[in-house]
Amino acid sequence: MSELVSLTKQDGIGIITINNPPVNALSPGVPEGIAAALEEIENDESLTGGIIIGGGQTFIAGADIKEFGKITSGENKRGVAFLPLLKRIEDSPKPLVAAIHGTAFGGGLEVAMAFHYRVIAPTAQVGQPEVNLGIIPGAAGTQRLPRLAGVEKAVEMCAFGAPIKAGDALKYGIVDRVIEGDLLAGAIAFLQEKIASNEPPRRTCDLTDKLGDEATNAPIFAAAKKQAAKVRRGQPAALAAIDAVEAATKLSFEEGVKREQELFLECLYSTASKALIHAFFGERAVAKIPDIPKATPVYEIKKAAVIGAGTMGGGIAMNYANAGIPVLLKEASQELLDKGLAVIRKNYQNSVNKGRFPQEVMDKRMALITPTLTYDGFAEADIVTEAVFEGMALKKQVFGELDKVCKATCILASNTSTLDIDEIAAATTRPEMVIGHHYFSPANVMRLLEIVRGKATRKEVIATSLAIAKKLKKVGVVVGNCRGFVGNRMLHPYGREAIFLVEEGARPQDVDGALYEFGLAMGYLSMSDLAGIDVGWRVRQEAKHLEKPGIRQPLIGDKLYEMGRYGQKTGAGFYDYDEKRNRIPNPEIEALIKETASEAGIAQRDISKDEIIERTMYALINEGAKILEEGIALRAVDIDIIYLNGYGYPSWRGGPMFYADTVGLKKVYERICEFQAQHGELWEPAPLLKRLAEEGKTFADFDKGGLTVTA
Ligand code: T1G
Repeated sequence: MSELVSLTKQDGIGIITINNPPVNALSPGVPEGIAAALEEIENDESLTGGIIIGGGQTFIAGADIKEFGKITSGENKRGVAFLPLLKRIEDSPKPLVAAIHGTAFGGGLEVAMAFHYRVIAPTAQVGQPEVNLGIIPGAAGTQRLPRLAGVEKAVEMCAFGAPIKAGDALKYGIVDRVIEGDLLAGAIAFLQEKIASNEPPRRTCDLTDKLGDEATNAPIFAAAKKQAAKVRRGQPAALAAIDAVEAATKLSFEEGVKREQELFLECLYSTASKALIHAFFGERAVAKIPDIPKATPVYEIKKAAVIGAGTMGGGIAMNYANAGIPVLLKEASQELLDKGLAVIRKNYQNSVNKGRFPQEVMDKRMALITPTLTYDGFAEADIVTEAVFEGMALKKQVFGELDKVCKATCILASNTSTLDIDEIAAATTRPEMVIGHHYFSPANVMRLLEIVRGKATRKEVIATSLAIAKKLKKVGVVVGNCRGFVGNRMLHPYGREAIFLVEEGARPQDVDGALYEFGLAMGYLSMSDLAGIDVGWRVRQEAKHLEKPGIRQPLIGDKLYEMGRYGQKTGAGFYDYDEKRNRIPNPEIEALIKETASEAGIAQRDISKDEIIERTMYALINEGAKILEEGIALRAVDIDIIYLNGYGYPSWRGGPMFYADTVGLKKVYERICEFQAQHGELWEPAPLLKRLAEEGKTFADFDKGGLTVTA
């Protein structure tokens, strides 16, 4: 065996233990170790059966995703190397049991299903989440799962990727017994029962009674394809998974495995899969901050407080309650406090009504939120998050008050979306305890948390912010302090271009349509209507002093504001809205845009979808390159993770910077130079982008340290 896989013998049973922390991935050496252990079990006459179990926190959590990059960047096109091993396991003459704890995901579940039987710990989960990586099970998972769990469950698990709990795994036949207490002892007892029964080992590939027939299966596949088109828009893997399961119902096991391999390879080599794998590792990479080692001490967060019970404050309070942390929620008036609590209650009730969790969970969470009009109790808070109106004066006043009432080790966080965190920190005597926690609306739903480090912010405060982000099930990304930080700073030129395009002749629905087709959850103009034209107007007023004379500014937003068309909240903005908030293009607004444009001497022309995507996406990319150069974002992947988790950017495109790499930075740079020639200095190419393009490098090279930014 290898140190990755060990074989011990107990009561005539061979016990294979995987030791490949942290998740027992099937990295090179692990399949080989399993094969060697199996060989020994088969050849040792004193052994009458075998068990496989994971060492540490989990069973096998899947193939080693890091290997896929090596496959797709290599010469020979190949699939999953350990596929033949699974046939070896299944054909073993001695009964074999997989003992599952933690997560048996992907290749982990596929290995377990090749074993003759499976037992599971009550808290364990099983799943085929490959579709989240833009691929499908590549080791006969789509062939064995329907044989154990039936076609409908197999399609659901393979095409939509959600794991299922131990109880359901038993109910659907994926496992044979839930073991309370000592898993290994339970697995040995189970195996000994099988040995005593003298029944031949049960090969999963031989099970066909759950494969249904054409009449029962056709509607299952049709419904799944419809669902995939909706929830996995632009991602071929979900449809490929459905096709692979369908092959299991129509072909022999061997033929079905071959069909699965073809579909798996198509997906593995797709840009969508590379993008999703980039996002998977990116979400973990962003927690690694060069000057803040993993061992940095963190403050314990046992009590929280939020100032402001508006949309953001209420959502932030819910995050803490959802994580089981008691939270004070302070407002300036009883009326506003009641209103805020009513929204929280409605949000929770919606979840209960949708069956997301039972009433008692809602009651428990509501009980963790303590409304207040005073600072009583703030002295015990370990973290306070300010979420008041986006005005510097009020924020400084609140931080001045917090400085007086909170204990010295209390973290003071601001939910500001654009304002200077250093200026806010200066309103306290403890700037080292001040940090930005920028949530994204709705704060209890969007996963992104921009963690804005101030000049004085202590490392322990940043480390605690990363830890609390994980506890609140957020993706925390540490960013530097500048106007708009990363996400909103990039949103500015992106939105500017969207509106310029509308003023140059594209209709709002053309711009939004192209962006939706590109994969965004919502086009910029629809998003402005949702967020509020008045919000955009206020942000522009706050930044008026930054506008350079003679530089073109978007015009139509102010026009709509003056007309009282604030967007969905007034039933009209760029679009009109019906009572169900469905968007209705308004020809009068289109005429108003043309009129406004001609008054400003802006020539009208037909604008292609390609130009819409290039002008909006390259504006994002160019600003992102400037942000990288200034060190406001640590890595290009940090920017991608921000856009994937805070702005509805399509995950299967990997984020704006990954997308730029797929287009090619030379092409992006040259196109930006053309835009600069046409539209002036707003399109000044970022020096870093120029440099990377000229050197034939990528943003991925930049992240690998392939190019250090010289000041
Ligand atoms: N391969 C390589 N590294 C992995 C990995 C994997 N499958 N899973 C996790 N890691 C790394 C991760 O990058 C991080 O690294 C560390 O382990 C801890 O992960 C053939 C083709 C299992 C629920 O998709 O869902 O099998 O940052 O922070 O929160 O058909 O990891 O420490 O350097 O996420 O406790 C299918 C992916 C693969 C499961 C644990 N399997 N992993 O969550 O820890 S494709 C998956 C997860 C496949 C077969 C197909 C989670 C977890 P670092 P973590 P966690």
